[in-house]
Amino acid sequence: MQLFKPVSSEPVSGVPDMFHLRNCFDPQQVFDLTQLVVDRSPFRHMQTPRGYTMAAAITNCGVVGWVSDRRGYRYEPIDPETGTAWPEMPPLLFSLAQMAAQRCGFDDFAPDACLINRYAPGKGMSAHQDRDENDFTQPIVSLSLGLPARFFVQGSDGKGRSTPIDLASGDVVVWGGASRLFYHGVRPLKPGIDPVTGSCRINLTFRKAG
Ligand code: MD6
Ligand code: FE
Repeated sequence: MQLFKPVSSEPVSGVPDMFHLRNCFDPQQVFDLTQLVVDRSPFRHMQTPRGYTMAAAITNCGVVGWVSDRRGYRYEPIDPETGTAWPEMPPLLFSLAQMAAQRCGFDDFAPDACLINRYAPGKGMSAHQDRDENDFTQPIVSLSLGLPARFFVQGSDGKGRSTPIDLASGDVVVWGGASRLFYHGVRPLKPGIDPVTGSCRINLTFRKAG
């Protein structure tokens, strides 16, 4: 199965070391692989350390998965909902993430975690940094599935102008280096129906956590 379509990577203007790869995988194939994960570790709404419920529903695959609860944010080898290990990262998804990273100059990216977010219309994600990983020299590879979304990136302090990036189903963002710790988020989703996901957007972010 040829999952990664060879595409050119487009540097995101104004954001160093961030690349947008358009239309570089088949959404149906990635959705089917995601569904195998969700069958074993279902989507759930996690609590933030301050006691709010996160707008996006979350699950994970890989050696470790990202979790949030009253104790904080961290990576855990066990899914707290099922009490067993997170589902294995599908090898095809590992390869897809690795090839996308390579295409952008990050050789030998070996993700051990994949965080899967699902957004309903009206839901988004407020500005945050991804800083729970151990090695910030490693990039994050982000796959978008389903309804389109406006992603935004701000500077290292979360202030100032934000750069919008419109993400469609099948798009990948590769992000590392100088902007690895920049604040970013997702604007509330517009309603719609996608032929693969229905009325939602799914985002998969591959990370080297450990
Ligand atoms: C999303 N993504 O696109 C949320 N973080 O739904 C993220 O928060 C994200 O796409 C780090 C790197 C890439 C991302
Ligand atoms: Fe993030």
